[in-house]
Amino acid sequence: MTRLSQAALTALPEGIAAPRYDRSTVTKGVVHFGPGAFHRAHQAAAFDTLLAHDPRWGLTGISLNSRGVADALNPQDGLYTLALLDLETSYRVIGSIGRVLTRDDPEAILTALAHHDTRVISSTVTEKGYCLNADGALDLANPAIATDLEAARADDWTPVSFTGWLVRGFQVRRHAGLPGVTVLCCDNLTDNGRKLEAAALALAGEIDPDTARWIADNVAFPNAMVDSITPATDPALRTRVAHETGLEDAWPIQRERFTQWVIEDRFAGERPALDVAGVTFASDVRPFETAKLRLLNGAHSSLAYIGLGMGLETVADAMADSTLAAFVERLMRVDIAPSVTPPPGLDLDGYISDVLARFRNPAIRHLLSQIAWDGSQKLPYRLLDTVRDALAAGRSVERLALPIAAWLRFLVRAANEGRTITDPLGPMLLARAGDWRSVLALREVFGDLGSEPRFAHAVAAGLASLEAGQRAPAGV
Ligand code: CS2
Repeated sequence: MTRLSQAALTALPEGIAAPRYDRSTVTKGVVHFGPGAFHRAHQAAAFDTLLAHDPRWGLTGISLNSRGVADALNPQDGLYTLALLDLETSYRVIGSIGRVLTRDDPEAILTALAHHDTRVISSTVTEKGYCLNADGALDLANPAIATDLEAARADDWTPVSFTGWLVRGFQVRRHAGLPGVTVLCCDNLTDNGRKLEAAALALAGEIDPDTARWIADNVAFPNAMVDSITPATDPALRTRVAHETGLEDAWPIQRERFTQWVIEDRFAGERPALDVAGVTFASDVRPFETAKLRLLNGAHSSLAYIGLGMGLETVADAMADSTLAAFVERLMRVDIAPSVTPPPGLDLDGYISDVLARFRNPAIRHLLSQIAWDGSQKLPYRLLDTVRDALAAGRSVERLALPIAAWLRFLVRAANEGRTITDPLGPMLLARAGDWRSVLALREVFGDLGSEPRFAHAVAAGLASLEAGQRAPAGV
């Protein structure tokens, strides 16, 4: 079978959408760190739409942790297939990524960061990729950051961390007299732009105060809310795409049809006209972030840990369990919604119904085990901030504590079965799993919440009801 490539585009069957612009005219206005599934399903698709209107917003991808995406896409001239899975499935070949660089190309990475065409540097490096501590500040003791601090003693240093690459790129731009850029964080973190700004300034302040000043004066870090359910690529998708397109694609991507991107209108230079792709620019993104992170991602993590404990595999399976589905709906409407101030025009009840309908999408096979990754990084803003608000308001936290109890049992199962977990704090969590109070004492995850008696009591009750085989706290 012919491999997907620029030349093979002409062989695409009717009905498979191809890039609607001449890729040879595209210039690279965006450098993106972490060109994984979510980036390619969400931001790269939006830029692909924009390129039909403005050829200056092509993407250069940078993978710091593996060669997988580079080895899959570069032989395909950066092309890949996006499957939109819903009642109707459609396929689209995305052309916005020109090439993907890896850690093996440090010079090329620096050239891209310091190129005069580069106006935006964006990132999806997952929560842990920002090396932040429990307070959301740069963790200078983080091994990658400590390595960068050491390496930066030399003028011509090569970073290992994402934030290190930002600072290195800004050093070169400053020395070359190039203008500032916009840094667009596209990960699920509250105040993601501000957190990344503070992290870059903190690191630059340690390494090169002149560049820190330059960043403060010339670089913008807008907040952004990103949303589209994007299950990992599986063999079934590869087979389907080959069948539908007649072309072999080494790494196609799948997502639901729904997609949302809200970006704070705060740019260092020219703002890409992404509104042609349905992107919303807003003066304040925080209400959008809070609603999405607490209601959608909070519910996702709850389904993941409770569902895995019941031996379920996917989100759709979990939603097909009427007791669990009713519990999660009640959690969203009664316990989470009161802590959310909706953005103007958003009806929270309707939003919750839409999210639940997206979870029930039969065309999406979204593994609970994928959502269960990195609990120590995700739970603080997905559920623990909501717990804090509920405690401060004198509301019950009994239901909110159940997914936390389910996470604790998820750790116990992994420890008992001698399995590792995908979590930067994995070894420490598994070592403590046998004593849940010692997990609650981890400030990296729970901050001061672990010593809050009402919370600890609710977690104990949650553990008891799960141990009794209940899927919702007794009588709740
Ligand atoms: C999921 C998210 O894996 C997870 O943790 O909750 O990836 C979720 O699917 C997206 O944030 C939806 O926009």
